[in-house]
Amino acid sequence: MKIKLINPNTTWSMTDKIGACARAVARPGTQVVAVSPAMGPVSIESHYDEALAAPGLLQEIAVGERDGCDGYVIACFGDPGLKAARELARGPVLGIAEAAMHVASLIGSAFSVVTTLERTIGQAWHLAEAYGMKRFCANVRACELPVLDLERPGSDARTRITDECRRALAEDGSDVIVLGCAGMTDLCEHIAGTLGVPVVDGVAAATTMVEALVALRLSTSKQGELARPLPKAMVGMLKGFTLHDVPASLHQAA
Ligand code: 5HY
Repeated sequence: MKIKLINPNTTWSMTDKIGACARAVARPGTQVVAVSPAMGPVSIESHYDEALAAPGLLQEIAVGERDGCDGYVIACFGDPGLKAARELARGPVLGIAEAAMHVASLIGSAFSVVTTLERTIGQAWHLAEAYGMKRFCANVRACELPVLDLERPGSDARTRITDECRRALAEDGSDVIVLGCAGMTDLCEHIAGTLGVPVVDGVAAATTMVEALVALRLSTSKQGELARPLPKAMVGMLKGFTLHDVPASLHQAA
């Protein structure tokens, strides 16, 4: 099977790290492709960034459909463009926040999300609510760390995130940690080893869950809300996103 991980920000050092971590958990025989779009923000830290990351993300889904990808992971904790991507793709599409929260709810009584900037806390709570995970979420905390500090050699990102996770366990009454950024994927083992509790990395969780769905021959239903978008013209800068009719046989994965 072929799984495409899309890091909707355009920082390739983070994309390569995400790809390496996904390959480390993928089954033998699963081909993992990790990409950043050709357009979009270098990091996603606001609703504005998320909105402007969506076209590039959807372009990568369209390319993946032509390349015969079996499933997709949106490797950004805001799960930007998730529903639109599900409309476009035949195979399953998972966001890392969605996957991480569901996995965390299976292995503990309550989880704390530890994310980057304070201003992204609201979006994490919004997603927890939307996914029916609010009752498992003890708290969402931020380290006030810009996303790109995770890519800066010599930054104290790892220490600050580990300390915030430790505070979460002491103060939130949680027994599981959810990492609130794709760029934290390579810190998972260290933090789990240091704190002695389960730490969930959404990149790994989403990759293995997409694999399981593909192996179950399950994909996004095209009956109703997530059916392929109706073909229509797009004008201006988005002209290239014009959707044309596709043969019925391609509407639903075999
Ligand atoms: C992420 N931003 O996972 C989110 C994290 C965040 O560029 N990749 C980003 O802070 O929302």
